[in-house]
Amino acid sequence: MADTTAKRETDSNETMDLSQKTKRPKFDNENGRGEAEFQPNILSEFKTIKVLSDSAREKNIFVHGKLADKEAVVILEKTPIREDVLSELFTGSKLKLDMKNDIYSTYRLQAPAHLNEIKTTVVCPATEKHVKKYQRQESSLVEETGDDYRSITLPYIEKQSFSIQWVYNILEKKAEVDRIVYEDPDPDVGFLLLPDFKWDQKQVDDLYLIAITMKKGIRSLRDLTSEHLPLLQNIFNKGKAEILQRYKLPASKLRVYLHYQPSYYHLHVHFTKLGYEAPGVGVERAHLLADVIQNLQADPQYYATRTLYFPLRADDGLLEKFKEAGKL
Ligand code: M7G
Repeated sequence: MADTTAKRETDSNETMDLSQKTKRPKFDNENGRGEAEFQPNILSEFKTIKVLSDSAREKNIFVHGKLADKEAVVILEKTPIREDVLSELFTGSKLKLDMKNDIYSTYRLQAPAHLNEIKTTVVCPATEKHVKKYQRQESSLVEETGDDYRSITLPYIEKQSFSIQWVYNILEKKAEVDRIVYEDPDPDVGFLLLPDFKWDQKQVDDLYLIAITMKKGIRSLRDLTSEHLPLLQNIFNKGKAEILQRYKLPASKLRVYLHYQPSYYHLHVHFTKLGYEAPGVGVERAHLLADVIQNLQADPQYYATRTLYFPLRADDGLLEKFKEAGKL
């Protein structure tokens, strides 16, 4: 990770993505990066407080704990098995037999260490909001009119939202510089395209990139008017073109969308591979960029005025505000 010192000074929500330090054989050459090096294992000091959530199907676990006396969230995730490592996996592993019955047998395969890596994300120091974000929770669907946004949501997010220092670090080239996939530096319609930290970049099956606008101050979908159409079209067109060129995925294989509500209130667009069920792709949260563009073309104030629907988790302070206002 680039410039952690600068981040530590400015950002109480420092985020470390250890996956940057793992090997990425597939795209290393394209980005001109060398082999990742081993780092001191900071996690040997990690003290678990609570498992926030886990999933046998997704093969991940979200853990709240302490790292050097600071609150931390650690996310461990087994990554997909890639076709290009199969022959090494078959020839270089050890097998333990679990059971054999007629033509059926099951084994435990012990793969070589480098084929058995776990994608690891560390948030430290984590705020209470991070801990809540990763905790499994019931959700309720909220109906937000344009007036509700201005009287309930906006005052709340102005006080309570996650720090966007990590976004500024990217825009100011203080972090993730070597991960930038495409840059349009125009101050009005420009953006940076880079891998979302949920993607380990080892296979395109779960491709996940984010485009972050150069322009500051556009918080979310709600702030968009027809004046932002050149920005949105620019992100859409150049983002798709870059992904086609670099990852050989045509636009017909992409899901390009914004979240409402987002977690981070600096406008960004998600690019994921169609068919990959990334967290937050449901209709109650994801808004296709193509639809956003058309809606703004039809009505310049569409997103300032329309009622928007989104889920809020039971312990989200914003849900409390909607309840207090008698909206739920
Ligand atoms: P969002 O819709 O604001 O929130 O999207 P969500 O996390 O609830 O979906 C922000 C996106 O930025 C998410 O897809 C995150 O995985 C991604 N992201 C968050 N952080 C802190 C980082 C980071 O430090 N680097 C990168 N590359 N992506 C991040």
